[in-house]
Amino acid sequence: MRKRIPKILITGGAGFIGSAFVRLLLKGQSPAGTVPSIVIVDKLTYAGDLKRLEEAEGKFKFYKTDICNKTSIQSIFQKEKPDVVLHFAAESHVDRSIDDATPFIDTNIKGTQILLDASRKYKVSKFIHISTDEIYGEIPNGKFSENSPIKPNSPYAASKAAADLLVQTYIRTYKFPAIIIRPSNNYGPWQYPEKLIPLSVLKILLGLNIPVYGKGLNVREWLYVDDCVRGIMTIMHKGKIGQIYNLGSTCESKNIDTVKLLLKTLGVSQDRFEFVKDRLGHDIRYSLNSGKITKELGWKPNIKLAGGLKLTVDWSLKHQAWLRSKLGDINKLYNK
Ligand code: NAD
Ligand code: TDX
Repeated sequence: MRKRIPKILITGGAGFIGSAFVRLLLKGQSPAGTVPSIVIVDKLTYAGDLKRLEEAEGKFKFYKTDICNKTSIQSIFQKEKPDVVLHFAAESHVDRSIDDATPFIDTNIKGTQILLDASRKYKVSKFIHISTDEIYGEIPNGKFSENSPIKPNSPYAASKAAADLLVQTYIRTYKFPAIIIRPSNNYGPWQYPEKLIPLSVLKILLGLNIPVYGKGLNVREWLYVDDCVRGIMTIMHKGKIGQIYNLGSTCESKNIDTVKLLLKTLGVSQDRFEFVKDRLGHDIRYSLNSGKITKELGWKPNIKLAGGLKLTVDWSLKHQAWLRSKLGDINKLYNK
């Protein structure tokens, strides 16, 4: 008898990391080797774009749906009966959350609850929740472990912290089969140019300088998106139900150093940046101890920051039209 192909439902699959996950999954790059049947649920907000999935066209089923719409979500689960849910969908940009927290509270908290309830009702066997390192808050020295206290500092981080805690309560209360993943800052192809690295590339393409908040001393741990996706796949196949996994690269860099490395990679002058007004409540440093996934599941990142920026710049130069197509929205966001 032929084995049934597992069905995986991916929320936010038209976003930056979710689409990278779909592309690599379809290339057979999952540790399981088999390609599951894929259902994507995405509202296609400003951040969602099906262009990211053009190479995968015809290989997934797509629902343009808001995860906050309980009736639609329940009927999709009833129809599709997914085995695994991978929850990427979120409002993901800190600066937007400082302007207006409302969609963050709706999508990141209420939307997560609606998915958790549908997953319980239709008995999914695994729910992978994509959280973030930002829920821990900032750490001037040392590293966050999975047991560090949660102390978010932006409305985005608070909404993600609430979602992460909600998943933890479902694990405890209902023995719900979830796993939580907390990745560090991702970068790479198809990232929306509101985030530091693609915004910087776009600015240079436009002949403008890169805006560096404050004095550029804030540190981020940069994880190339394909490494992140491989980490998520590893956890999806080998991770233990009920566990939390940090997912970082160890590639820490001050923003000013990241920007200068990017300028070098782009082959333009080192002075093509300017210091601008700092972000409100700007976290000084994120840093993860990712020893648990490495020791227990054998994952480690392959790509260092210089190599990842080279890959990102090469991709960006070939996809300038896509980056430039987001310019109107970016101007609305930053030129208020
Ligand atoms: P993104 O903003 O690029 O994509 C988010 C996707 O979710 C988009 O396709 C959007 O249309 C969809 N979406 C938003 N609201 C929705 C709703 N109400 N219903 C259905 N779909 C909706 O985000 P990303 O950078 O790909 O991040 C994916 C996940 O990873 C998020 O949960 C984010 O918090 C987390 N994360 C991101 C990073 C990073 O550096 N990008 C780091 C750590 C964790
Ligand atoms: O124009 C800019 N200038 C600048 O100096 C922008 C957009 C950002 N920055 C700084 C702020 C941060 O210190 O660069 C750093 C990175 O900023 P973002 O790209 O906005 O990412 P960050 O705020 O660190 O959050 C990211 O990582 C964790 C993602 O956006 C989140 O979704 C993820 O959870």
